[in-house]
Amino acid sequence: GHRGCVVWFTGLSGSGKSTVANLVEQNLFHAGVRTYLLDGDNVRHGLNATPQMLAERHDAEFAERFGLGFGSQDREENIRRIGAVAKLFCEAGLVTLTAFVSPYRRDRQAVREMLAPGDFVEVFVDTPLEVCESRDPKGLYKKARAGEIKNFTGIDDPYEAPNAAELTLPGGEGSAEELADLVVGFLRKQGKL
Ligand code: GGZ
Repeated sequence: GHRGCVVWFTGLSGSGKSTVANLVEQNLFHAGVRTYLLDGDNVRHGLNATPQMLAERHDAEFAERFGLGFGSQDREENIRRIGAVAKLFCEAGLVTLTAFVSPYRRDRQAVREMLAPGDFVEVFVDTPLEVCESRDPKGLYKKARAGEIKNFTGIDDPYEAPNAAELTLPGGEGSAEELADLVVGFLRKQGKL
């Protein structure tokens, strides 16, 4: 069918969400399926700027009012907006991939309820914290352990694993390509492509 859907990746920083989502997108492109990928680069750095980013162009009060950081309310609003944008792309008929930590079950559930039944495919990238921390591609875990970053998911902020994700990927095992193949295979089997 040509109906859109939202493939919602959730998992810790460094779990591989973006890498796998990018590979899924490449794979679907070659299969002629139209996709759109929402991730930190186009949302956190674009639509939902951080207070620090806004502070460069505005006063501190403006930046605090309109920027989104990593407190629980900021994350809630980040995920709500991403859900709303994903819904638009989904309604435009695209297989919409999102790659955000989205650590709170309630916030992911709210996105699920925003969408038509069956349009939300939750993919839990289940990579152990030890593995994510050993990868530490941006050195953020190191900073979080040192107390230089507060409210870091998995360190001093919770990650609420899904209870009933449509698909759980064994993030610590196998290559990113293998994990991407699992996602594409699942989407095919479910008639989403
Ligand atoms: C978690 C943080 C934090 C804190 C900055 N907690 O590996 P990354 O760098 O690229 O992924 C993380 C990203 C999380 O942004 P999201 O929009 O996905 O988060 S949420 O869904 O919770 O709103 C990490 C970086 O930003 N980062 N500070 N405190 N991740």
